[in-house]
Amino acid sequence: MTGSVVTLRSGVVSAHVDTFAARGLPPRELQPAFLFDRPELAYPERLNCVTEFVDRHVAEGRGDRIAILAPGGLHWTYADLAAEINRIANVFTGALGLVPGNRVLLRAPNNPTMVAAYLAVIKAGGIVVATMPLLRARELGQIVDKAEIALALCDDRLTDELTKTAASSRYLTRVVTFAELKTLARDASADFAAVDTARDDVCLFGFTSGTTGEPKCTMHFHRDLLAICDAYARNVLKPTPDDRFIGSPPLAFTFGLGGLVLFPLRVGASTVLVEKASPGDLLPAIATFRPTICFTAPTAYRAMIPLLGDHDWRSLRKCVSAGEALPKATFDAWQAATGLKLMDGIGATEMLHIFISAPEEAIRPGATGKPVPGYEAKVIGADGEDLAPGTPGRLAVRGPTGCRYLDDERQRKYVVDGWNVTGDTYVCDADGYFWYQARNDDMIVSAGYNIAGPEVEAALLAHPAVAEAGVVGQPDPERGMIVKAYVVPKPDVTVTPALVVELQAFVKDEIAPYKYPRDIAFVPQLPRTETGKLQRFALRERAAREAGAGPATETAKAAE
Ligand code: 3UK
Repeated sequence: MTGSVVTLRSGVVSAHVDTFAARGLPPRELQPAFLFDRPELAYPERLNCVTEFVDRHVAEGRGDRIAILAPGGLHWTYADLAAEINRIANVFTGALGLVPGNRVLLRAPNNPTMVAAYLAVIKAGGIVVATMPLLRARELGQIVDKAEIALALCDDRLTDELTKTAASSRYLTRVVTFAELKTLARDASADFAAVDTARDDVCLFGFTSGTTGEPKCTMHFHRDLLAICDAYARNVLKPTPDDRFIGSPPLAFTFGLGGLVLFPLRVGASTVLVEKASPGDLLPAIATFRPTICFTAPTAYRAMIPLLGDHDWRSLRKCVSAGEALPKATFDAWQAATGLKLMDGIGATEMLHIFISAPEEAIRPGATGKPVPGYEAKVIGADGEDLAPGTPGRLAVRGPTGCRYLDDERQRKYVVDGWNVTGDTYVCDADGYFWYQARNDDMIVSAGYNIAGPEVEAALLAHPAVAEAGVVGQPDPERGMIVKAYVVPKPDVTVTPALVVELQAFVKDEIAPYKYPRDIAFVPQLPRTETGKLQRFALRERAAREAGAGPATETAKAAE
């Protein structure tokens, strides 16, 4: 830590006293290009985004409007939220000794205290590092070490793993529970002047939800948190102050941060925070709280469809799907059941939020959409050359947000010539719509054909017997790989060898016949991450084990 004044690359003076983040930024030549030509993205040099998200509403007379609701009857107005944030910010800068630029780890399910603490860190000039509730001591330790975090706030129910981390960490010296925080905050002042940060001071570290390898830490500025609201939300989602948001993604996943905190607060709307948000929990919460906008993953929408009849979901007017591809069959089934068009959007932790999507009237079912206003996207070949419409290649994007890994060689891979290369294979059609194919490394090469697992999954999902499908390559002596499908049947379906044949024929009818799954195994569930993504590596490992083992064992068992 240094006490000197730091001038940022933009020429603006940083408010950070602890300059760790600025020192970890990628060198200029490895940074993506940032586009700010739209007038709504012209932020002032000095900017603390919490002033915009919360205090502005109070100052402009909207302090009595509801900001946050939660089970148990809790509801905070914007004035309540502002006071809560200020008390916690005073505890940070007082008793807990936080100085601008320090990182603070947060560990909690989605609840109001988590949000108040989150915004208090930022208002006090700190850097938030939110973590997924399911992480274990070892994973928390990787984050603490990488981000050099001394202070953590933890929901009392989740202290076990974090205490273990602290015991063996050379950085983490203080773990404050929410109960302790409440006690400390009781006597704190409800006034706190936002630290006068620069618009390009870092305020958030987002660890990628990647499931293998060393975690990557993305860095985001105050202006970035506003930019996702003023690009994606304003132009595509178009929420109003009367909207009420709900959803499942953890706030540590930037999909959840945007959808459940930043987008509602930006327009003075309300958010419903539920700690348990599995499909079976989300529907009752929707019936109780009557939200208008829902954020969750494709698999959760699929799981909710058969349950819709048991709950009153009719308050919903917009539903956003992200995290992995939204198959057309899921779009169609949701529309048939609710009359609503699922709004697909691809986002990434590196980009902070969604950068390709479409407003309802412009949706093409099966396509992700077009670049969000403010962003540009293209499909490039192996050498970075632009590819013609219709040709699959690597997706490259740029806009007001972009990738800045903390002190990481992998920056070179994600940012090429100023473009963010997300690792996804896409096709752009003649009308400028982007169609997802697969993650670059998830293409299955079988007998010389390139086959995208998600396309086969989408075909299987269109069959009435299929609840979920995961498709990977299985090593094969003749073809190199064969297409192997893991299928979760719908509850009332009897699994028979005839069903395998039927599904194979069905896929051959839906897509090019060479893509059909030569082997199908029925499984009770698919391995997924806390962010709703299929863990393909786990399925690939399983397929490799099962290679050459004859007909899939569970198929035989299930058919008995
Ligand atoms: C994949 C999708 C197809 C894609 C995220 C919305 O998922 C988010 O961030 P992550 O860092 O993962 C990024 C990767 O996930 N993906 C996400 N959305 C889609 N693939 N269609 C989609 N609609 O491989 C991407 O590169 O976990 C999503 C908002 C914020 C986020 N962080």
